[in-house]
Amino acid sequence: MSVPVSSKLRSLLVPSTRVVVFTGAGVSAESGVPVFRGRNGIWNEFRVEELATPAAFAADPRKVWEWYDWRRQLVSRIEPNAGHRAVVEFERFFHSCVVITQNVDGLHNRAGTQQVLKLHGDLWEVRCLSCGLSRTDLTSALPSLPPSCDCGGMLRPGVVWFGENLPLLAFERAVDATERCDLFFSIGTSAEVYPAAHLPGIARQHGAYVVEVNVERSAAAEMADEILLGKSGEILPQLVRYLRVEEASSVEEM
Ligand code: BJW
Ligand code: ZN
Repeated sequence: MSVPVSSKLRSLLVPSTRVVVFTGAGVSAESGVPVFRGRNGIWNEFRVEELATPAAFAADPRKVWEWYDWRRQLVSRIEPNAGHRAVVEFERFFHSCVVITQNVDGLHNRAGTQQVLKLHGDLWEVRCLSCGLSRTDLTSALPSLPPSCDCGGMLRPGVVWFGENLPLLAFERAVDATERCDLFFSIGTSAEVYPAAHLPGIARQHGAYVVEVNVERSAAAEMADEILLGKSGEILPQLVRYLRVEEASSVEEM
C-alpha cells in the first residue's frame, strides 16, 4: 500500500539534494529487533536503570551482559529488511547522503551501507575496563559472562548508556551533516533520547525539509514538514520507486 507523498517531497528526490537519513530502533523492527519504547517496547519489560546505565553494569555486570548477549544472539540470526536496503539505494542515488543511526545492531552495515555515523555505539564492539582497548567481537553466544580481555580486565559492551557521552567525532559529523542538508529523514525513532533527538530540530532550524517516517507520530513530528505514517520497510521502498522514475526520466532527457 502506498502513502500519499507531497509534490514538495517528490521535487526533492533528485540527485543534487543533500540528504540525511537519521534512524532509530523502528527501522529494525521489521527484521525482528524489539523497539525500546511504546507498543512491545523493551522498557515495558525491563527497567532501564537495571540494564542501560554504568551504575547497573557496576552493580551486576553478569546480568547486564546476559541481556546484551541475548540481543547479540537475536541480531546474529536475523537479516536487514527492505527499509535498510532502501537506504542503500538512497546512497547510490543522491550525491550526498549521510546515514546517522542510534541503533547498535549493525543492520545498516549488513545491508550494504559503508559509512554509518553510530551515535550509541555498536553491539559488536567490546571495550576493556582495565587497558581501554576496543575491538570487534562477533561471537554469539559469548562463552563466559562477563567476558575478559587478553590483559585479564573485564570487557563491557561498546554501547552508549544513559549518562554517558556520545562518541564526539560521530556526533560532530552528524550535527555538521544535519546543518548542511536539504532533506532530513527521521525514521523509526521516538526522538526522546538526547542529544540525538536534537537533530530533527537542528535540521529544521537550518532550513532542511524534515520528513518523519514512523508507524505513529513521535516527538520529532513537531519538527517535521511532512509525516509519512507507516512501516519504514514499506515507505522507504516506495520512495526508492520514485527515485527510479526520476532516474529513468533524466536518462530519457539526455
Ligand atoms: C517504526 C516501526 C516501523 C516501530 N517502521 N517506525 C533527565 C534525566 C536523566 C538523563 C537525562 C535527562 N534529560 C536528558 C537526559 C540525558 C539522556 C536522555 O536523553 N534521557 C531521556 C530519556 C530523558 N541522554 C543521555 O544520557 C545520553 N548522553 C548524554 O546526554 O550525555 C551527556 C550527559 C553526560 C552525563 C550526564 C548526563 C548527560 C546517552 C543516551 C544513550 C542512549 N542509549 C540507548 C541504549 C544504547 C545501547 C543499547 O541499545 O542497549 O540507546 S537507550 C535507547 O534509546 C537506545 C536507542 O538508541 C535510544 C533511542 O531509541 P529509539 O531508537 O528512538 O527507539 P524507540 O523504541 O524509542 O522508538 C522506536 C520508534 O520506532 C517508535 O517511535 C515507533 O513508533 C517506531 N516504529 N516500528 C517505522 N516498522
Ligand atoms: Zn584489557
